[in-house]
Amino acid sequence: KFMVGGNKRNRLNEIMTGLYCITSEEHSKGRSNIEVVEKMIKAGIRIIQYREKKKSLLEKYNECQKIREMTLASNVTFIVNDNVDIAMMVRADGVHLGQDDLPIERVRELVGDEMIIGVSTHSPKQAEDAVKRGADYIGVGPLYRTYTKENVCEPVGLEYLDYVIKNIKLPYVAIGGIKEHNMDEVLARGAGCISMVTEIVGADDIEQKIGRVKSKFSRGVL
Ligand code: TZP
Ligand code: MG
Repeated sequence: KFMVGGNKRNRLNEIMTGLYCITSEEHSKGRSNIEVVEKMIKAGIRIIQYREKKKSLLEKYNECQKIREMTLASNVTFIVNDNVDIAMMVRADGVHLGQDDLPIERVRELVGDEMIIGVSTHSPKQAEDAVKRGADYIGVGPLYRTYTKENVCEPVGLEYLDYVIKNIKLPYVAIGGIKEHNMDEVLARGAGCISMVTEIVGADDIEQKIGRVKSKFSRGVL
């Protein structure tokens, strides 16, 4: 098994530093999710989330199956957004839930203790709630205005990131409107793990972009 019980927390702490990559084919400038994932892996990314809002379950399942093979071969942690069924069927390392997805504790019953459950949060209350209900890590954002999400949520403000860093003991990933040009501000707040969607998948040269972003994290951690 790739991820084993008691080691899950340690391994997650280690993986969730640096850049957390997320797919989005509609922002990938004509490249497929598979092509983009290939480039992310080449660039040395250690965690990839499959996020795809426009395709059928079958299409998503097929892509996830392929990405599972690619990530296993390169020891990259693989998280599936929204679809608990697909995550289980392809034996992903984890599943990522939003506030409107299935209840965390019910998903836990289904997937077991070894699978990672990540939860998007937008407020201290949601963060505390995710912790109580058994999330393994949380998403924190959107920190800045983002046009990647359909039902655009107002930026939550950097104060929410401060709150999480100070009060929440789980790994977290800062997200939403973060770019190469404003990531210094997020790093300066103390964030150890950042996700950028359009900035990465929409880059002309994805590997080069990841390389530059990587160099901005202290000691080149990625
Ligand atoms: N969750 C909160 S903001 C967001 C998600 C999935 C989208 C972030 O996309 P971008 O392009 O990095 O602003
Ligand atoms: Mg969701």
